Amino acid sequence: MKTQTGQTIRLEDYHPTDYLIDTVHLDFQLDPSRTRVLATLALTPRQDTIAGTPLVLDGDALTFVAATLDGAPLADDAFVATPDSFTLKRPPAKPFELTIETVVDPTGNSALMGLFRSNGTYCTQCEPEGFRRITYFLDRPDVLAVYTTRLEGPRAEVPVLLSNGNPIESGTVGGDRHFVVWHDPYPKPSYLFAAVAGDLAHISDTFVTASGRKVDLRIYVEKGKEDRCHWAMDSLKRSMRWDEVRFGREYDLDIFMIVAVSDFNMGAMENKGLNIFNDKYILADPSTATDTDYAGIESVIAHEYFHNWTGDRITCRDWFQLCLKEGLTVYRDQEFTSDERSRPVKRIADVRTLKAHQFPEDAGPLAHPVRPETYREINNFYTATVYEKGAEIVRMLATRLGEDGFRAGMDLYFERHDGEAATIEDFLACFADATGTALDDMMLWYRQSGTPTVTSSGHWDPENHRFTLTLSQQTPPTPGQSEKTPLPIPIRFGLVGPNGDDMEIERVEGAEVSGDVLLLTEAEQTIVFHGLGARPIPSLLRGFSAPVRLVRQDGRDDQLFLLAHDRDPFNRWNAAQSLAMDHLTAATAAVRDGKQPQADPDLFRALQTVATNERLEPAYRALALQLPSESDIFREIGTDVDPAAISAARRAFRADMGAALAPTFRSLYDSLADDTPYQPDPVSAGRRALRAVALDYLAAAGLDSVEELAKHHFDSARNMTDRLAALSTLAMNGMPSAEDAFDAYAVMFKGDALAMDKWLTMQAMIPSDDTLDRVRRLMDHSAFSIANPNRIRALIGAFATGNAVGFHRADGAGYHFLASIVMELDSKNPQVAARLLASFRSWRSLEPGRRAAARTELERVAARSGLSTDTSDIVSRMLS
Ligand code: B3K
Ligand code: ZN
Repeated sequence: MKTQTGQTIRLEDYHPTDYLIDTVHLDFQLDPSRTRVLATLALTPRQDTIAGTPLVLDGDALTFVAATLDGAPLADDAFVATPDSFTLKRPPAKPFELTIETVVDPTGNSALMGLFRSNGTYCTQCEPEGFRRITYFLDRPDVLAVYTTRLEGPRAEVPVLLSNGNPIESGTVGGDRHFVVWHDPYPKPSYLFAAVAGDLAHISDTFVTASGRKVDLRIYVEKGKEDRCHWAMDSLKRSMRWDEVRFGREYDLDIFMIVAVSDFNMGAMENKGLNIFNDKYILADPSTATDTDYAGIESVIAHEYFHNWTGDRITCRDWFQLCLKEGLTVYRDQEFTSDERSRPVKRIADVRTLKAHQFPEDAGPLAHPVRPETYREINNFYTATVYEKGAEIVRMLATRLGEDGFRAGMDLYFERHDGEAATIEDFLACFADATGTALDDMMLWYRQSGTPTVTSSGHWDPENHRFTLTLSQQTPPTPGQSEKTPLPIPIRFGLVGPNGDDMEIERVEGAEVSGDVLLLTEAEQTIVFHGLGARPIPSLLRGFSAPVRLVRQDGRDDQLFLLAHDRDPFNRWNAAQSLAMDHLTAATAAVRDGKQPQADPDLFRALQTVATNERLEPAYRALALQLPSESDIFREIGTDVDPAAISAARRAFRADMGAALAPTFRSLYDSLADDTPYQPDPVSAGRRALRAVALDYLAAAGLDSVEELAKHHFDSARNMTDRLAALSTLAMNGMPSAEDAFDAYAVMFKGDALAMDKWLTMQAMIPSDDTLDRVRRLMDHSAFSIANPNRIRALIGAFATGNAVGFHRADGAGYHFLASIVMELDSKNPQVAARLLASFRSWRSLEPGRRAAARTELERVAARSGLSTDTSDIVSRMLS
């Protein structure tokens, strides 16, 4: 493994390779610890390559065996082979064929990059730089080649042999070995290569494309798990249809395969024609998967499938352009979910995710532009900024151009760049060219990091019937960017009149307005709305039309009015959130001063109105009742933060609200009871969610009978959603029967790794100083394994990111624990280690005592010798 060698790579240094690779033939002789890989590369020097320029191929931890050039063995002085590179010193000045044989150890590959084994199944993960752990290559996304892959192994151990494209040949070798040859006609970069071999079961189905081609669909899993794949298959077919209808994109091979494995560093991977998934995003049945799991599976299946066009057919020129495929594909999967489910509910959920993960990243030492300009370890840039803020930029484009303009730009993008490795500039040019709109200013969103704050204030002039809105924007300094330029910020808006309807506006001065979107482009703008009959209340940033922090200078009454009347459901939800946030920040300050936080009866009443409004969908009502999270409050306070005070203030608010609205919650709980068989559809999921929220508020209030009610909810649950909701209510509210419920759960789901992950997570999140000891004990439980990323995320990841009280223990023990785990894990799986370490990303915002404790731990990690590039990159940015 590479250790601390990571050089800084710069976008400005990009230049194409001297050689092209036209075709690749790979031959795998599978063996648990000595798999032989014979790679035959057809190379061509570019026209402007100086004759004899050395060819330097990337490698990582490879064992070199032999090489030939145009069929003849290479002389010893003609090349240099090390574990991390292969150099052909004087390549021919014409097309040539290079064959290289390497040996790799899939069983010993604990980093889960390259070729590794998961429960005995051979599989690969190549993005971003894993292919070089299989064979020497120009392992970068702008080298597109046609791949033919032959896999050979013992039929009894690996009856299933899969790779990208279509199968073209298969047969027997000797008595007990067999092989399959796959050919992928679409040129692709090495990061999209995949191979799988194992004793797997599968389910199959077919899909007929819009143009009438029949596609064979298969989902491969470990034997015995086939019955849990049907939701994934259903999601796949709906995704395929949606991409045809919404974006005119058809699938392009005869077969589309998904393989689920249980050891995987991420959610899933979009390898051409052969997606490989973390089994968490495939396997579902009502007794082991929650509504959230079902929704997650649907959206990850869609995301990976949509990559077939945005990522595979059009890929990235270099890794700086990662957001070209990720931001765009996240936007596409968000739109899919909005169309399949509820648009307002999906938007609120996405904004919550953005604010919970991206905003803190943008406000701390790891902040980086959506398109970074330097990196040491690209694996550390698969971030909320690249993915989620990247999707927001695409959404802003769609907002500015309207549905037709956006679609025209996308059509041109597919037409112009199909089969190419493109850049963000190429992408934006398609929208500009297709619609005749100047969009150069959008580039700034890709280049500038940090979350802009937009401040608004209004002035009503009754004599002249006009309303003046002053908007200003300011982006705080971020690492490497002390000066900021004003951004183009699309603000969807309405002026809400006294009767709650949007008012007619005669004329607007001071900003470019198109429909209901105004574009803020300057540091400060004064916008005048003429011809209004009464003082309006502005509803700004409807649908969260830009990823900014909006600070309104109007009062609480206006927010209460918008909560009751705004026709934009997002802003009604947002009004509730900001009212609650004002209260929660004040209450946190009170707790720190040793005072009792005050209840807020007006807000309770307003929320009660939402909770009981039968015209609103239950899923929306459930979201409206959820308070800003602890991490939202953390971010809002921003400096000298005491996470324990936040947690106490939030708990007190929930207890007060639960008590004040107990009859409402009780009647919601009773009326939403449902004894029909479980269906994962969004409507029934919404009802379950609202019922669970009601139960949880009753529990927060500490009412006598509630523990019995929660216990009964747990015992009588007929699906995982209800069971886990009850377990959470018991555990998070400190009810004594939680322990019995945990024990009963462990008996029920023993041996089911994904169900046991939920058990680990729930315990890791109990808000108590004692949880750290519990987590330590759980690391010895048979349900945990430090070798499996899902188990690590379930227990340790949940503790570090989902337990403000436990992780931020005042004595620093939570930080010490996490740093120790990171150091232990770093030599085995650096990607997962680095990701865990990023839980410290907001450490500079902590109050002085905890800040010092966090610094001590970060410095302890930094001082460790032999750190991976992944971890050393994170820790050094964190401390700089
Ligand atoms: N493209 C992959 C992510 C690969 C992450 C490598 N560290 C999954 C996705 O975004 O669809
Ligand atoms: Zn993706």
